[in-house]
Amino acid sequence: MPRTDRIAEPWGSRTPYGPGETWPTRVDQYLADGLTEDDVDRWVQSASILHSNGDGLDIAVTDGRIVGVRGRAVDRVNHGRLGPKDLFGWQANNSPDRLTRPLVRRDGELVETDWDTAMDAVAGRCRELLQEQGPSAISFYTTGQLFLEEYYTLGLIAHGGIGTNHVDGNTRLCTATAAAALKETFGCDGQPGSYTDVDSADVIALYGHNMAETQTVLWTRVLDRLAGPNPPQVVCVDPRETPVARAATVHLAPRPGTNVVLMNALLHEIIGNGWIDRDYVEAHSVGFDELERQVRAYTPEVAEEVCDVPAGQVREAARVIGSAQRLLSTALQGFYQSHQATAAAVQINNIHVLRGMLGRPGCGILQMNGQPTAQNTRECGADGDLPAFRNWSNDAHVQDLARVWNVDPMQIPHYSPPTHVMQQLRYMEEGSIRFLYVTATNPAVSLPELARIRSILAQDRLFLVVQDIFLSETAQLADVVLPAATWGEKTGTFTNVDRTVHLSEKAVDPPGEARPDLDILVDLARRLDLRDRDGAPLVKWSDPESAFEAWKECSRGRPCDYTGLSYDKLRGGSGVQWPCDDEHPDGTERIYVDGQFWARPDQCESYGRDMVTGAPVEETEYRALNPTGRAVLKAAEYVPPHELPGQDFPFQLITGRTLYHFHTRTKTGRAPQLQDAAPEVWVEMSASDAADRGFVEGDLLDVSTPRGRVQAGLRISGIRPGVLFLPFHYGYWDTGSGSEPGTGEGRAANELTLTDWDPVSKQPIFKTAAAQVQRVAPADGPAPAPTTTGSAPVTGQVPPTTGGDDALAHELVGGQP
Ligand SMILES: Nc1nc2c(c(=O)[nH]1)N[C@H]1C(S)=C(S)[C@@H](COP(=O)(O)OP(=O)(O)OC[C@H]3O[C@@H](n4cnc5c(=O)[nH]c(N)nc54)[C@H](O)[C@@H]3O)O[C@H]1N2
Ligand SMILES: Nc1nc2c(c(=O)[nH]1)N[C@H]1C(S)=C(S)[C@@H](COP(=O)(O)OP(=O)(O)OC[C@H]3O[C@@H](n4cnc5c(=O)[nH]c(N)nc54)[C@H](O)[C@@H]3O)O[C@H]1N2
Ligand SMILES: [Mo]
Repeated sequence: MPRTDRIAEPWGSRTPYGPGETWPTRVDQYLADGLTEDDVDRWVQSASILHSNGDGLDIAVTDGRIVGVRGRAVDRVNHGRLGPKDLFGWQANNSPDRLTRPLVRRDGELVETDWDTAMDAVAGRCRELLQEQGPSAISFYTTGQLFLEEYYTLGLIAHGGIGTNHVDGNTRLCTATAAAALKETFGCDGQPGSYTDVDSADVIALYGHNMAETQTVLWTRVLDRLAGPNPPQVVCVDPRETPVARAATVHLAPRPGTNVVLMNALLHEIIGNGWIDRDYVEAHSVGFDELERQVRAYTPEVAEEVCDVPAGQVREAARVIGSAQRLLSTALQGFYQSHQATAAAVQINNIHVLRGMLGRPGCGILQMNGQPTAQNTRECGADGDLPAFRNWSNDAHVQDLARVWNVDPMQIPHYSPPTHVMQQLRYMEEGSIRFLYVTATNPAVSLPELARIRSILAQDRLFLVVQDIFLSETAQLADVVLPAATWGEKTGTFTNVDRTVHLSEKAVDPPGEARPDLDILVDLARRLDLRDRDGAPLVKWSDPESAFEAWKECSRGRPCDYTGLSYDKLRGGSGVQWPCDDEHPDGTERIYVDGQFWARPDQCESYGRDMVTGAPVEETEYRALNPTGRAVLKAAEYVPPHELPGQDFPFQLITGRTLYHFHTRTKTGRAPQLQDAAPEVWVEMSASDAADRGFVEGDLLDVSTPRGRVQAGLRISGIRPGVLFLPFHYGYWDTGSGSEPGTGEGRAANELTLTDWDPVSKQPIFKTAAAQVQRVAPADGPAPAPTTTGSAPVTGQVPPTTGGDDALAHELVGGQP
C-alpha cells in the first residue's frame, strides 16, 4: 500500500482528469504509532475542522482515544483526500495540557474550581451588569470554529434573551467581506457556485487567495485538472510567488492595497473589448452605466503606475478572463483584509455578472470562507446579523424572527447595525462594555495592534470569560476560563464554502470535566433564567439534534433553507448543499441558475452600503435602485491605503499563513509533524531588497512598524520587491517554553498591524502596514520557514522541508486504503 511523506508532498500524488469528468477518488489515511486498520475499534463520521473546505473524513478510535483519520471516498468535497493539517492536526485533542477544569481568578491568579462556582460567577456578573446598565454592558465575541447548533443557541441568547447588539465573531477578521460582497451584488449572503465548478472550468482566477496552502484539497483538485487533458488556465493575483502563482498562466503581483485599481483595469478591458453578455446584463442587473463610467479612467497603463504590474500583463489577464467559456473565480484575504476590501471583492462578482457566468457548471464565484464553520456563524446570526439572512433594517424580517423565537420584536436589537468587534473594543476601552464572553477564538494573538488589545483585555473593569480547550494567550487574561470539548468530542453540523452541510459525530469523551460548547451555553441561559414571551424557557433544547431541528424551523423559506435535512440524512452520505427543502430534497448544487436573486427589497438581507464611506443605503434608495431584485453592479473608485511606506518605514508589510499551521497554533503547534515543518516565525523579503542591504538567508532581523517590533529569521523568497511577509501564527505560546505569558514576546505579527478596517465590511486590515527592518544578528543557518510553499527560498543552500517516517500517510487511488 503506497505511503507518502505528506509534509514533503502536501498535495500527495496526482490523479489527472479532463474537463467535465468526475474527479477520481483517492483515499488518504493516517494512523498514529504504527497502528493498522486491524487495531481500530470504530470509525466515526466527521469532516475536517482546520480550514473551510469541509473535507469528509472518518475518525479512528481505539480504546476510547482518537488514533487517526481517513478521508471519506463518498464525500462530494474531497473524494477521499486529506491535507496535512487534516492528517496530523487531530493529535492536539490528545494533548496532555488540555483544559480539564473551570478556572476562576482569585487574588490575581487563575485557580481550578467546579462548574457551579464558575458558571454562577459568569451568570452573576452578567445579571449584575444588566441591572446596573442594561444590555449595552454585555458583549459576545465568537468564532468560525464551533458548530451550527452552538451559534444558533448563542445568537438566541444574545439577541433574543439578553437583547444586546454587541455580538460578533472572529469571522469579522475572516469572511466579513465575503458576506458583504455577496450582499452588495446579490442582496444576500450565500455562494452561487460549487466545488464541482473546478471540474469543468476553462479559466480559474484566484484573487488574493493562496489556495494551495489554505485549502490544500481544493488545490489538489485544481492540480489534477492541470495534470489532465485540456487543462484550465490559471490567473493569480498575489504579491508573493505562492504555489498558485507558480502554477499560473498569468501571475499579476500588485503592490499591496491596490486591488481596486487592478480590478477596475480588468473591467476596463473586458467592457472595452465587448467581452460581455449584453442580454444577461440587460435582463438581470442594474448599475451598468455607472460601472462603465467609473472604470473608463482605469487603463492598463494606470494600473501599471499604481499597482506596478506591467500593462501588457493586465491586458493578458483580461484577455484570458474575457475569453473564458467557463470562468471560476475565488477571492480571499489578499482582497478581504484590506482597506477597500468589499470594493475590490464586488468587482469579481461584476465580472461574472457582465459575462453572464453564473449558475452553469464551471461558472462559479467562491467568495471564500476561511474557517471551517464561518458560514454558520453568519447564517445563525452569531456575527451580529440576524439568523437565516434576515435583514435587521426590515421590520417584517425582525417580526418574523420574533415569531420563531416567541419573543417581543422590540426585544431583538435592530435600531442600528450590529456592533462589529473593532467597535466593541473601542467601547471596552471607553468603559461602556464591561462584560466580554469569548468562545473559541484567541484575540490576544489574532486581533491587530496587540499592545492595545492586551491593555483592553487586561482591564480590571472588564469581566472576561474565555471558553477554550487550552489556556491560550487570551485565556490567561480571563476572569473565568471554561474548559470546552471540541471536534471529535461533541456532535454537530457545519457548512463549508460551497454550502455543503456535514455532520460531525462525537467519537470520544472529552478530557476531565470539559463540556461541549452547546452544554455550556444552555447552562448559561438557564442560570440567567432567560424566558420567552409566555414565560417558557427561551432556549428549548439541550442536545445538538434538537438545536438543529429548531434551526431548521428558523431557516424555513429562507435562502439557506435546511428543512429538508436531518441528522439521519447526513449520516453515511457525502454532505448535502443547502437549500435543501421539499422542492430540493437532495440539496442544490448551484444557486442563481436562472438569474433570479434574493435581492428584491422585501427579500434582501441588506440594502447595501456606500462603497467608499460604508454608510448603509436607505430602504427607499434601494427600492428606487433595484425594485425587481436584480444583481447590482457596484462601482468603486480607488482610494490609496491609509498607511503608506515612507522614509522611516520604507516597506509594505503583509501578514498571512503557511500551509502547516492553523492560526494561533493552539492545535497545529501540538502536532509534531506540523510544528516541526514550521517551528518558528520568519520574515520574507525579495532577493533584490536583501542584496541592497547586504542581508543573507537566515539573518536575524528586527521588523518594526509605528506600533511594535518582531524578531524573525530572514527567508529570501519570491515576494515582490518593497514588500515583507510575516506569518501570524506565533504568539507567546511556545512548544519549548510552556504556556507562560511573555516567553515569546516579539513574535506575533499583530504586534505590528494597525487599528483600521474596510468601511463596508468592517474587516480589519492585516495586509498593509508601513515597516522597516534592521539586522540584529548574522545567520547561523537558514530561516525556519518551509521550502514547499510560498516561502520557498530563492537563494542559498536550504535543506528541503520533509516529515520523515512520522509523516508517512497512506494513499489509495480509486478506493479504500
Ligand atoms: N494552512 C492554513 N490554512 C488555512 C488557515 C491557516 O491558518 N492555515 N486558515 C483558514 C482561514 S480562517 C482563512 S481566512 C484562510 C485564508 O486563506 P488565504 O487568504 O489564502 O491566506 P492568507 O495567507 O491570509 O492570504 C492570501 C494571500 O494574500 C496575498 N496578499 C497580501 N496582500 C495582498 C494584496 O494587497 N493584494 C492581493 N491580491 N493579494 C495580497 C498574500 O501574499 C497571501 O499569499 O485560510 C484557511 N486555511
Ligand atoms: N496579522 C494577521 N492576523 C490575523 C489574520 C491574518 O491573516 N494576519 N487572519 C485573521 C483570520 S482570517 C482569522 S480567522 C483569525 C483567527 O484567529 P483566532 O480565532 O484567534 O485563531 P485560533 O488559533 O483559531 O483560535 C481559536 C481558539 O479556539 C480554541 N478552540 C478550538 N476548538 C474549540 C472548540 O471546539 N471550542 C472552544 N470553546 N474553543 C475551541 C483554540 O484552542 C483557540 O484558542 O485571525 C485573524 N488574524
Ligand atoms: Mo479566517
